[in-house]
Amino acid sequence: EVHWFPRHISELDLIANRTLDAGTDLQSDHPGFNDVEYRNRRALLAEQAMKYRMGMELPSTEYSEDEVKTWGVVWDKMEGLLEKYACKEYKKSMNLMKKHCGYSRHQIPQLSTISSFLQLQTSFRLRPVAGLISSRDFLNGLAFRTFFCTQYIRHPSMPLYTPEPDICHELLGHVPMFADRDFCDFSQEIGLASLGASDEDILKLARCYWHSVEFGLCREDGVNKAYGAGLLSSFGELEYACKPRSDDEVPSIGSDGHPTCPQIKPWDPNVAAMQDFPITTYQPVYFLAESLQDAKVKMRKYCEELPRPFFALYNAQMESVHID
Ligand code: H2B
Ligand code: FE
Repeated sequence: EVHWFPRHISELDLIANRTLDAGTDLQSDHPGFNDVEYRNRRALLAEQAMKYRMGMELPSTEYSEDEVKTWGVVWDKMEGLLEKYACKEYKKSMNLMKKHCGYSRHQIPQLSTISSFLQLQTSFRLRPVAGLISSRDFLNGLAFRTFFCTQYIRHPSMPLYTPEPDICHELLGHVPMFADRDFCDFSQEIGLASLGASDEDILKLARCYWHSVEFGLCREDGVNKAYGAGLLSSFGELEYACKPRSDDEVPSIGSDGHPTCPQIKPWDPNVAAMQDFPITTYQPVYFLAESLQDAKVKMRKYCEELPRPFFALYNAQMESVHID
């Protein structure tokens, strides 16, 4: 019995609103839990995202002075680090985003501007989402070159911390990478493999996604650079993951109780698919690809070997998936 899956991009309407937590049910340890104004703002943006249907104009939002200030704090903290540790594809795209999408420390760009630009560049697009959705639904979106994107921002009391994806993570971490073709093809590869996959294979693909799209490293002139969005949008972890070290340095527990350095394994989807991960601490293990191209080729091979009674082919013109 094959699990239901969307066959046409418009059928993402059927899965986009299946949020796990309505996008507004904050946990008691969330920095905004007791902030009524913040929670109202979250509710408004969640409602707006829920109203979206395929073909509509993407909802825009006017960010408050405080929200832009939070964005600016993150921007200023990340800028120098990204110059040092982001992969070349990211830096190239970031320059394009500054030029064409109004990226700067002074304003939070709108989803519609970014999505139109990405569509011209790589035919990837953004789609608003109210909050976290299941791995299956999220990965299914990637099959249609669609990235489910949150619009709210983290709580101003902790500008360098967020327990969930927010606009800073999406726009500074993910979006520039979606202006790179190899990276888009890589992401879609995982998405196509997720269509109608068994629960067991969804779990494997979600781990591959985590260890690449969220926390992947790639080699560049003998140096480790970041292409994963979790790193590219995290002040502390980017340096922790990428800082140069001698080959014989082995992880040990430092005086602050955290490992002194992570373990770095060569990118291999067979291994990544079995590698569990924490979501609230730095990663103990990162996967290092030779290049984005290398990451893609290995991912494709892995997906081809997953057991499924059919072949999923994407027809770009029809924006639909064909079953063979
Ligand atoms: N939902 C949303 N809205 N954004 C994400 O980045 C996200 C998600 N990531 N659901 C998914 C889960 C990811 O952690 C993998 C595929 O499980
Ligand atoms: Fe993310």
